[in-house]
Amino acid sequence: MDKSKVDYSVYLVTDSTPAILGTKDLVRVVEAAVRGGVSIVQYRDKHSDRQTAVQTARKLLEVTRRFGVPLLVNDRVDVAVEVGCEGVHIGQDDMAYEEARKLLGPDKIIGVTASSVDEALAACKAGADYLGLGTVYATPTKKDTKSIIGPSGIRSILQALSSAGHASIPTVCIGGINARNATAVLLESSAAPQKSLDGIAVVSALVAADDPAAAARDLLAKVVTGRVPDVLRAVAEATPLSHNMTNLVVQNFAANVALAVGASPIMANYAEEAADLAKLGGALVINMGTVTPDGLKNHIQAIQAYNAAGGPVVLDPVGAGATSIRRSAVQTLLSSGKFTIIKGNEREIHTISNTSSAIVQRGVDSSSTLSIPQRAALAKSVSRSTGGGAVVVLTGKTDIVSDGVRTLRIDNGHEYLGRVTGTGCTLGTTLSAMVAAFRGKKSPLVAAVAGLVMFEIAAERAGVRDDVRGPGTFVPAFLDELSALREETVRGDVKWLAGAKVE
Ligand code: 3NM
Ligand code: MG
Repeated sequence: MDKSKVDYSVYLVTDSTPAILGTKDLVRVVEAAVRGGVSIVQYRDKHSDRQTAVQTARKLLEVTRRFGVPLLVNDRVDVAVEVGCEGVHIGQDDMAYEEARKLLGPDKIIGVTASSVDEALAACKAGADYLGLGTVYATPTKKDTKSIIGPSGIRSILQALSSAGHASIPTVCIGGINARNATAVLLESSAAPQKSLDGIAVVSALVAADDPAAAARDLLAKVVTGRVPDVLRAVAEATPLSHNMTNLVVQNFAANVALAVGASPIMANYAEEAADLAKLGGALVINMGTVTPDGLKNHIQAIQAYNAAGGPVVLDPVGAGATSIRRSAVQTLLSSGKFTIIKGNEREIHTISNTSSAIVQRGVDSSSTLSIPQRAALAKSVSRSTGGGAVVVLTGKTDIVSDGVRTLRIDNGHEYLGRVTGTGCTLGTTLSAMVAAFRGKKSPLVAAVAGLVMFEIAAERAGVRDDVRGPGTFVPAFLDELSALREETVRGDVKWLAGAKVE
């Protein structure tokens, strides 16, 4: 496992004591929680003898490997070495970092707990791969915690890390975090724009839950919501290039949306330019809305140029099911390279899924025939079928975002989005800006949700404006609201996020 690619969004710390685990089986709890959205697991067991700890760690490792998430062991470095898991987490009173590193080697993950600026800076200097910051709130789970520092204490540490040149070290916070306070803790502890938390770590919110899978889904939704401002600020800060190879209908609208969300658009359909553009740190949008044989060749060449440069690619298979030419074009594109995001309506995503064509697409319009759980299953299976783990964004009244393991629903938006041409295409452009700017954070799922939430809340705000009387007046108001959301967020005013409906 490449430790630079770890997603710290929802970090599960286990507890095997009856007070928290109850009579449940720990391995099953962890499996359910990982299925629900946990992105990293720490086996923390202060009481079991060594043999039991090794046995349990082995069973947990079997589960976490199946889902591709890292397993760390708390404190007991020897157990981590014996089972060969991805690393350890050490507290201030545990083995020294240097000693742990000697035993584990350079490739394993070592996380360190820090409760103060000094501890955090020392851990960074020593070489820690991430920090666990706390204790946020007093918690019955760990009664011997030293200092309760709250979100403001976390913010001071984040600020100090950033000032000392450690802005890129991943951080999570711990202590009394649950689905009710997770979004607020992320927002309040953020030392924006310099540094925010990458996720939250919990014990009882998952281990004590009756339904750990549902609890993990809930936490994931709240964490992703709390990270939306980070994504938007990253875009504002980077002004990433959004390289659009898009259709004739939406060039101007897409370029204006790119500007409004904080990206720098270039509408360049000639693939010979792609190798140069791919080096600029932006993302490519492939929109097959007006597909031609020449266009298809250009698309393939550009996808390969961005893949070679490690740049994100968003695929928008407009009208994919409408004609046999488009059905074959989309398969050609899919087999020509890797995609970071595949965005489409139900029919387009259904076409990609290659399953029996129960849905026949007319034109390029969108309409929905599947239930929400069916749509979620479709998005998940298409994400899995892409091998490279593309995030699938299935748009509709309720949007679905899935990375093949974690699947979220977004219930924002306005009916005018469906009455103006090109809104779907400009969403693709928006998503490209988000993944380009947030790529260092290794979470295209978070970036995709952020893009959707911004886009759809801007539409809601535009849709209710007095000066908006229909789809015509909606378009300029929508551009204004996108731009206003960006400005508010950069200023630190994120009240608008209270309207986000992420589940
Ligand atoms: N470490 P819960 S607090 C394991 O402050 C642990 O370092 C802490 O449990 C620290 O999510 C804690 O149930 C327990 O509140 C957190
Ligand atoms: Mg410890």
